[in-house]
Amino acid sequence: MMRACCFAAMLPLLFAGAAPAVESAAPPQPFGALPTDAHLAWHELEYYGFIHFTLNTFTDREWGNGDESPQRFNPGHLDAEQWARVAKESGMKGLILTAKHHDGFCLWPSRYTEHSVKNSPWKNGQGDVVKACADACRKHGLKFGAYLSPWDRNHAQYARPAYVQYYRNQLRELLTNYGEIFETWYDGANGGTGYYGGANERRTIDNRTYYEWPQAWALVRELQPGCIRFSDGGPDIRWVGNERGLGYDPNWATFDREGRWPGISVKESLWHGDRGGTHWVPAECDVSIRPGWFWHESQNDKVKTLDQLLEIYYASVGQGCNLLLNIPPDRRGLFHENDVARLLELGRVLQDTFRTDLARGKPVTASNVRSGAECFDARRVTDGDRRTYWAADDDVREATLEVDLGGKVEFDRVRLQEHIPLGQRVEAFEVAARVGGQWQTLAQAQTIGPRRILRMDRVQADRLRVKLTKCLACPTLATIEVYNSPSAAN
Ligand code: FUL
Repeated sequence: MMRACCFAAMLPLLFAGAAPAVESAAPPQPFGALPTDAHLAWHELEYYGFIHFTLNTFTDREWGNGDESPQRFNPGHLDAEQWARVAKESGMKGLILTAKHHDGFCLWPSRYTEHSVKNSPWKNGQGDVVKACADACRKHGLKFGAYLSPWDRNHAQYARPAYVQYYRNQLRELLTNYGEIFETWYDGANGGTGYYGGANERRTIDNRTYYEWPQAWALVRELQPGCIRFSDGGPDIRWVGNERGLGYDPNWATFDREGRWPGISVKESLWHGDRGGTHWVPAECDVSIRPGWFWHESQNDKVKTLDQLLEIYYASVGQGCNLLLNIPPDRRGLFHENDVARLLELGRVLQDTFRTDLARGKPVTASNVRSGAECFDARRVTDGDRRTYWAADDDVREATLEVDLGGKVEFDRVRLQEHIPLGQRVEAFEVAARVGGQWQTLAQAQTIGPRRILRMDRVQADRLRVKLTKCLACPTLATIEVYNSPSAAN
């Protein structure tokens, strides 16, 4: 497939009568663990929203006990389209809804429990928040995902075999009745105590074996082949190891997945991934726009500032993770005005920042081009197509690419991307710019992977240099992009 791509890229040149391209331009051999097509699509999403909404919204709690009456669930003005509109405008690519949180209350009328919206006054028990949200997402061009808490403080059979079947039945409902689900979320939390059908006791489980995860993962694969499964241990993507939305450097998408499951936290591995790890399990960063995951009146004035959100954006998306930003609807069933204002502000700044790639179409030279071949030429990194890429010869472990910006250009962001379908390779690099005739180092960092956005002081430079100083195998680069943020946002 790669070879075909390469020759396709050569055709216009041959027809234009340019010098014949060098032959034997086979792409590099894939290196290490590789992403699936579902991973590749997921990486492109970059930033999407989390919606924490349940009885907790009405009881002012973060973790419901499981004995709350469904009668308390009554969001008089619920409008999932407002969620989707605001999410879309703020640059998000999808929404993940807490279909069921730890209290066991279901936002859809599950046929396996009475503890759901069907016994609430909302829409006289005829409503379905999962459907409303899934429909709104589709209408507004967003992906839709679901959080289904394994820990269930309401269910009488929790910690016994019958609950495992119940959980799987619910997964099946969610994955068959609501169209495409791009991601499912399995939280590892388990505090032991709960209502459990009136038992009001502590129940402990072995979180490695109790839920029979391999069977659950297989069911998801069967029902939704493209669905990405999140947990502390994958299998498709991993928790980043903090709830502050911050990624790390180095950030390997590769991960030693054996012996990991929801609820186990091997922090170093979650933070950084595992260099040379066995599977492609990239990190997702989750954080709430407020201190809590659920809406609390007392936190209406504690919505994160634009600066805080930008810090989070560059620490997560900027370091190759995806960002899952939580916005909790209030008791009306709407995003609160303060959250809306902040999200739209963030969306505007991101749009203004990344509107114009100042390196697009600019000439690039490289210290090495794979077989000297046209299809792997350095100009592939500025051709505006993130699928084409520059590649080096097999024995190369250090390389330099230099972009001629064609005169003085002002910028403060550089976005890089490896050609990850062939694996993650770069483990140290530097970025420098020629400012007033002098080379100035702008950044030194470790991994690039699916994406690296460097946020730096604004410079005026006529050349940009990216030096890959340490690579696990011969390097590839899909893009070098250059941006200038609006002055208030640096
Ligand atoms: C945690 C849960 O216990 C919180 O309530 C929240 O859902 C967060 C995203 O994950 O572990």
